Amino acid sequence: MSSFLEEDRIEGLPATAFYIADFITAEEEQYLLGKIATAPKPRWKQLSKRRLQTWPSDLTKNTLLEAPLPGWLTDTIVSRLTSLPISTSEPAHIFQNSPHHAPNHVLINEYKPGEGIMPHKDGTAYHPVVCTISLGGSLCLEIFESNEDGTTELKPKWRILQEPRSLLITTDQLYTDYLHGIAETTEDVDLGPSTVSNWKLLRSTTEYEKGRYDRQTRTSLTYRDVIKVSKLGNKFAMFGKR
Ligand SMILES: O=C(O)CCC(=O)C(=O)O
Repeated sequence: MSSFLEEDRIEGLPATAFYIADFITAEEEQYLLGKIATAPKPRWKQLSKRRLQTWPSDLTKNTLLEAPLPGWLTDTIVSRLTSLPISTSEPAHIFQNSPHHAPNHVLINEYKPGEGIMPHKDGTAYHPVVCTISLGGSLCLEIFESNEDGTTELKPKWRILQEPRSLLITTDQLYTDYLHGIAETTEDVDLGPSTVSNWKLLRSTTEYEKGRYDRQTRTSLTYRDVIKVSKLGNKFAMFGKR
């Protein structure tokens, strides 16, 4: 792994995205998949085109009820994230300027072949940094521009190929000004150095030599810092009751 995030910056994208192949090991990937699979059934929310676990809990009015993340989601991963300096001139880590200096919330999305997520922005509940770890399979995250009238361009402007065990970090204007989504398809096509922004940073391109990839089940862990956190004593304020 590089010593600075800057070495893994994805070029040609609006500021800023970093991609680190093999951020976690194959053993860590299996451990995380096992923990996700054995989480209590009610943890899963079945949506029309994916299923979702939210840790430690859903937000209410953009606020998180204070609770620690489980150790299996934080051990190794959070310390690895917060020990990576951005660059020689900026020794801070990626969550250094976030309100809690570390992620406090994780969404786990599972996409079967053919599933995806509509283009969207992540909004103002979070500090504008998202760290995504991919497990199981590869797929493309698509980045969209908004038109002046607020509608979204139909075609993605850029694509980021996320391999299993990789880490993708999106921040700055890429977080605030652009939309991201995952196409509901069973294969990602037209893959190559001119169509995939992080091609040079991939662990291996041999799997995509024919320019296409059959989707497998892919699980993502998205780590974020929720800005507003309410202590248990303030629960009633949070739910708008007295
Ligand atoms: O699964 C992913 O990589 C993207 C998830 C996503 O867009 C989100 O949680 O807002």
